Amino acid sequence: MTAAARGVARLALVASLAAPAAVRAQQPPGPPAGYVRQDSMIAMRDGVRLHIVIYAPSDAQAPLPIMFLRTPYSADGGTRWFANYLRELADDRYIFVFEDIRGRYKSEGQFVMMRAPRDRKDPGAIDESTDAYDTIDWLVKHVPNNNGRVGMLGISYDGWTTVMAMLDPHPALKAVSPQASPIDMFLGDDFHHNGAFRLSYGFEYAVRMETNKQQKPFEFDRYDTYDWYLRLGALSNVNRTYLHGTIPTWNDFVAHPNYDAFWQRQTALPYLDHVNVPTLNVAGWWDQEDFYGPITIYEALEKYDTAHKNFLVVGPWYHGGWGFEREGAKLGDIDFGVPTAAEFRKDIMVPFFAYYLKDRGPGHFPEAVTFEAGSNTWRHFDSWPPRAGVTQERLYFQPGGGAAFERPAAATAAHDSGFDSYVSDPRHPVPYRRRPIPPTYYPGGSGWPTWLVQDQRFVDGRPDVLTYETAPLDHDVTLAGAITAHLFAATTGSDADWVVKLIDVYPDTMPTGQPASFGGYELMVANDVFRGRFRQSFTTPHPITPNQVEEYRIDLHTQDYRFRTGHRIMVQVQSTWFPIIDRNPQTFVPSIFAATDADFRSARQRIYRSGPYASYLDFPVETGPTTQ
Ligand code: PG9
Repeated sequence: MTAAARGVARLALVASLAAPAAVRAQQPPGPPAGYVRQDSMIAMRDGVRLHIVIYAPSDAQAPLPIMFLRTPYSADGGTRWFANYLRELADDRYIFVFEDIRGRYKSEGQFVMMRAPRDRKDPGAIDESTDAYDTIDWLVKHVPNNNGRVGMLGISYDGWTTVMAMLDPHPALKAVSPQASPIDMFLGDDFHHNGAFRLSYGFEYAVRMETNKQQKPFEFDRYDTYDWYLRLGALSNVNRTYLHGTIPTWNDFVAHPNYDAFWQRQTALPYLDHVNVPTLNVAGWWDQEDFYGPITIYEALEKYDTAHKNFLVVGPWYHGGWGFEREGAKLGDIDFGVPTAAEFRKDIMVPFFAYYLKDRGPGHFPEAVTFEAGSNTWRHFDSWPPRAGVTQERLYFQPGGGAAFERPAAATAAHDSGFDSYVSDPRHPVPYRRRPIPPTYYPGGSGWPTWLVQDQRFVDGRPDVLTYETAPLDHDVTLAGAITAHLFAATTGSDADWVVKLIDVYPDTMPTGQPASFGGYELMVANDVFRGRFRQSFTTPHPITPNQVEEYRIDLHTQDYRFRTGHRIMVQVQSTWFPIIDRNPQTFVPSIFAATDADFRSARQRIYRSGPYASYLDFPVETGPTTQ
């Protein structure tokens, strides 16, 4: 047995030990009592036939609306959603329809990852929008006892197929809820963030989706993928050693290292220039895959929402947590004490669809409902972010690892250089979560869904992570809205990544009544990475001039979070985040996908915090009433 084969055998053993729980969890439950299944193959306008599964209540007294979900993850497996996600909707009685999208499971045709919106000048062109239209047309004409109204919903890829259905909606489509839908795979969702490649997710997801029509994860020969990806070396080794050009999405990553026409064509954002279907947008604050998407979609639609039909809900969830969890009171180790997932489904999702599809209820929906962690309460807003009751504040980096809302005094070279520095070494990248890091799709659980809430103390003391933190707060600080990092930084290299994390540090000694084990916990509240080569343009990368200070503006997205009295606010800065983000060679090369192992070099990074180069985070802090 070779060493690699021994590794596979060891992994298989671990997987089989973990299997019973995993298998149990994966076995879809049957349909809810009283629902009857029927399958069909439906022809699309180009003749390709798609597989649908219909569950209709056998006891319906009156015609019912159709609830439609389009998925690459198996229509047969749709019943798994009845365990939690669709439980309350099923109790409320709908005709449920699950469809395998093109090229997946039992559907014909070719699967294309995030198939770009079609060329509207080509009358024969198809996309996910036309497939949704053609299916809805068939459903309202053929499914017995439907009331002529269709709702669509879904999480992530299924959320994105919902967005696509909105682009030119069938007249029967009366309400949609895109949830955690990606919208731009280069700027902010699964595959890249600000041009930095999401290596472990991009690689593992592409392989899982494109090895065959079902889902087949990559077989790692070891448990700790940090180690695997590090040994892999440069990305040019992926096709050479493992994929051999067989995975189309990987080939697209390689062929399109910049924000070129390929990525620009893929995003549906330009088409979201009107709200023609009432829309309930849903996102999770700790979504490890698609947070940029749902917020960006909401904001795009909001510009045109004169009729007030576009709504936003953000809860304390991992990617899809509101659908996977029965209660949703906990996220990893963090206990919110409120069954947020169940409350969202029962109090928000069910009334939304009932109003638009069944004419039930008053239909007075708040513009935005967010769960504020820290105070652990749901809050209603008449705009998101709130326009009133907030003041824009700047949290500045200070000497000696401090942070404060006051601008730092100018440094005098005798006492203080005005910057902090670290060496970023691509041979020893900072792990993005505690090692070992199992494969993303590991049987029995990989920890992937909750990594964003892992205690950040695991990187404390690393010489390549800078930390700035406030004194314990003497009053609550509530952040409500967009967070931006303004990093004044220089590198001895000619390219660099900048990772910024905003963290809530719990008191060393927890107040009475709260778990003592949380003393000193470091909970990430916001974060992102920026690839320096794209500071002027995502389309055309530019080398960084070594040792030249530049301002990097990094969008840390939006939050509603209360830092409690006695807690500290912390900011961490680092230049590697591995293997969720691929390593930057730190030497400019035209494409990092073509870099060789020799291109990767250590660089000394400087983060400035004085005079004209005072780095800071800015965000709105609540100073008055903001809620409805
Ligand atoms: N985040 C996943 C995904 C969506 C769309 C494209 C690629 C990946 C998902 O959970 O479906």
